[in-house]
Amino acid sequence: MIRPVNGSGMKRMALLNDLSCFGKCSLSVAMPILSSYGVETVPLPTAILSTHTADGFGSYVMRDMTDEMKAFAAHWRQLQIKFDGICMGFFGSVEQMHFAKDFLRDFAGEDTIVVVDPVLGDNGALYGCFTEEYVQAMRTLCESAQLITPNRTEAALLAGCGEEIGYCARLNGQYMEIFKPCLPQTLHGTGDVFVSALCGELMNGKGMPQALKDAAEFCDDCVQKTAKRGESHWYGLAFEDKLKEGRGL
Ligand code: PXL
Repeated sequence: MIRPVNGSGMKRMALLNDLSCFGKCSLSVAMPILSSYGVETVPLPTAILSTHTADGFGSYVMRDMTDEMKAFAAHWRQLQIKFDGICMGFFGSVEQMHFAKDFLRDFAGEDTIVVVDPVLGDNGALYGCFTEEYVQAMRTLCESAQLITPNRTEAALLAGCGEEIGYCARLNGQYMEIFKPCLPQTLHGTGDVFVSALCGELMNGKGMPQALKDAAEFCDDCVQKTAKRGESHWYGLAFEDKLKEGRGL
């Protein structure tokens, strides 16, 4: 028997992203952060990795989930699951990005917020696992989004940053930017923390200017708290400290 799954009154967001089991990025941070905003999360893992792909972990193990993604989405179609938001990040292949377009066709209604975090590279370079064909497919996917969140490498010219990190948005012809201090540290998954907070703010009904401001504040707070933990927390953002603070602990 199939029971109804819509209309609970809770905002629901599909998350097409990887599950990097150790290292704090992608689904590992998006799910707890969005839950803390009262958003029901529905992960669709694009790949499962032992760690994220940054230097420092040696060679990582990665399992592609393309077949599972298609099968899971087919089941969700039977259940007629509706999403208020769809957020996409790391894809393991060009084929997965073609599938992502089908997913949007099937699951994005008129009021669905579509966010693409175009995970491509950092520090001025493309991640080693990606090709130019991948970049082109990501460009095409970005055309389907209301909001894209490239990082400094992808948006350096637009943001014009120097000693600072710029969070910027262009929406309905309006451009806005917010700057926070840039620390001399590379923290993987920072973009994932920022995008998750931004999705959480938007799903709670905030308009873009306030949502961007509050998400930038949230992300910067996580960066500052991580810096306080020093060298031992080199592999990602200590976002848990921020969530714990929200509980008054
Ligand atoms: O946070 C970006 C990201 C997402 N997914 C994987 C990564 C990275 C950054 O290194 O390796 C697997």
